[in-house]
Amino acid sequence: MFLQYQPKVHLRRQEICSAEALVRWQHPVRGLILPGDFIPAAEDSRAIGPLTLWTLAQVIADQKMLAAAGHDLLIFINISGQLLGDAAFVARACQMVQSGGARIGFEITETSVIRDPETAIAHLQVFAEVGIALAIDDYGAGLSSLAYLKQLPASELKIDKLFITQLTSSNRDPLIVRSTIDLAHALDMEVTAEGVETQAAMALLSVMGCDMVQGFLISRPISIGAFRQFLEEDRHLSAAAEPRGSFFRPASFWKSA
Ligand code: G
Ligand code: MN
Repeated sequence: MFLQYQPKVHLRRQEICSAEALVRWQHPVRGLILPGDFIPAAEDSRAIGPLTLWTLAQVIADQKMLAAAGHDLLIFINISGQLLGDAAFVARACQMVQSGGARIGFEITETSVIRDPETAIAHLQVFAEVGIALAIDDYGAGLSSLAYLKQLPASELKIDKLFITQLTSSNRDPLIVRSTIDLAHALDMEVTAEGVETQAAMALLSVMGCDMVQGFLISRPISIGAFRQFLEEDRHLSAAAEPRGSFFRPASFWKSA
């Protein structure tokens, strides 16, 4: 198992504000396996708790290493819904974050809250109280309930890539995305669009008031070493850039899709 990091850019601040850690499994025979293919098995075999605590320990160490190098970013990990019902996991995770002294966030899906809302929301409040940032992941792709949405102590909502990858070639996606951005802002959350692959999608998201973007346009998920180098290069790029309204970063920063 190893981790990759995918940065998020804040559109108005024009800076890399946070990153998401993604777990990958390099299998000796089957090659690279992505979370969608092993997380369900990890949940069934009760390996998900230890796997997530291992991820958390790695991310705390990497966050502190980056902070010491001048890149004090918030780093998110994904938390399975099963663990939101596990009091022992919640206690251990809080203890690690508190004693670790790193800026950490958890991404959770609404679907995971719907299984046992009372316990899940209580545990999310515990996370929030110890200073863990909470983001609602894959918004719009699973089971959504506005009744729960209004109760979640989240500071960020991530719109699923399902609505973003065809944003500029669809009639309905822009309408859904725009109203979701407005809804999240009304609930005092910042909005991230996932799956941003083109300049056109990013420009439209910016006009719609979206706060942050994540996707292949900025970077694919990359190793910690490559991520650190990416941050170093970005520091030089943004220092050299002269503000020219929107998207003042040099064209070389954005990948041409
Ligand atoms: O469920 P979650 O949002 O955590 O999943 C993130 C996954 O989406 C990662 O495995 C990552 O490789 C993939 N991903 C990230 N950015 C993009 C993108 O711009 N386009 C597409 N198609 N997939 C992406
Ligand atoms: Mn995620």
